[in-house]
Amino acid sequence: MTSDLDRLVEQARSAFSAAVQSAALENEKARFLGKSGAITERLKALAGLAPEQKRDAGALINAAKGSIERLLAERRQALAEMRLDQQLAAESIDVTLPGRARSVGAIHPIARTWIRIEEIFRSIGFDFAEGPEIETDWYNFTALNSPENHPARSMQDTFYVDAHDGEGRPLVLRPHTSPMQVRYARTHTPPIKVIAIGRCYRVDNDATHSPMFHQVEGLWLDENISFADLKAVYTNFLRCFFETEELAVRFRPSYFPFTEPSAEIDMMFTNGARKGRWLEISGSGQVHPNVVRNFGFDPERIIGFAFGSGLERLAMLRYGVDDLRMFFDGDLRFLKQFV
Ligand code: 2NL
Repeated sequence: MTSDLDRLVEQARSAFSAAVQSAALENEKARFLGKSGAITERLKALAGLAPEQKRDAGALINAAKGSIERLLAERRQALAEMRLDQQLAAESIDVTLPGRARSVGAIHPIARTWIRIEEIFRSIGFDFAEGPEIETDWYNFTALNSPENHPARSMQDTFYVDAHDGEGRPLVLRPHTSPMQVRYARTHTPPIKVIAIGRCYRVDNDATHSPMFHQVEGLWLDENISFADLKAVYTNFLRCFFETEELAVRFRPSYFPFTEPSAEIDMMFTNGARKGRWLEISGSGQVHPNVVRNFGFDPERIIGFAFGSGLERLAMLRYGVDDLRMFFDGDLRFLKQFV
């Protein structure tokens, strides 16, 4: 009996040691201590014995049972420690490894230019307009005094959207920011001092034109605003933008449907490395009486100026970039220079 129980305990010891997964260990436990396990079967067999024998044999079986339970508890503990060791090894961090470099982002040069222009004009009291990039024919052309047959209205110059407004007129991707100013003027009353900066679209693609570009337009309307105000505001803007007082500005007669008279604005650096060459920088003019009327004001009373400049052109001059497409190629070797 004793040696039979000793053998059983030894069998349990080697079976438990052989189990390397806890599921396997619990299966082995059932073989010895389960409902029809070896120990349980022996305890059931006691029923047929005399009381005297039953007590002695029962004590021996219970002692063996206790031994097997201890072996089981030890093995469970050992397996738990093994699992923890494996986990610690697998999830360990080598604190001596060099760190992974994280690259520093930067504001895109076009966005930087936009922010810079906004700061300058806000500092002299201009508000900023916002508006849709998909526009109606009326806000984009008609309100701005553009004749029905003007080339800007052609499919060659303007992107048309495959959708129409309430009057059956085709919608366009705005080719200038002027419709933002029309919307602003029609919902405000003079004095109006507003700048509109935004994405514009034209059928154009070369070193100085991109199908998507940004315009900066200004509008100042009141009862007594003249070309002298335009010249002062724009010259002051350029001197702030380029951070130099040594900058000259001139007006050249020109034509736009929405202004009369109209002028090109040229600028020239009068000192430093870039001095001595007139650079075209903006269109401008006295807002046309028809446009003032379309804003909802009386052109006999309300007068003012508008100008329109290419934001990329300003950015190219400020940063010395000679191909506008660089701004939109997404080449990090170019963009990293602005970090
Ligand atoms: C150009 C020409 C210009 C304007 C834009 C304007 C806007 C309104 C009314 C009147 Cl709402 N005028 N804008 C005026 C003159 C010229 O830009 O070719 N710029 C690059």
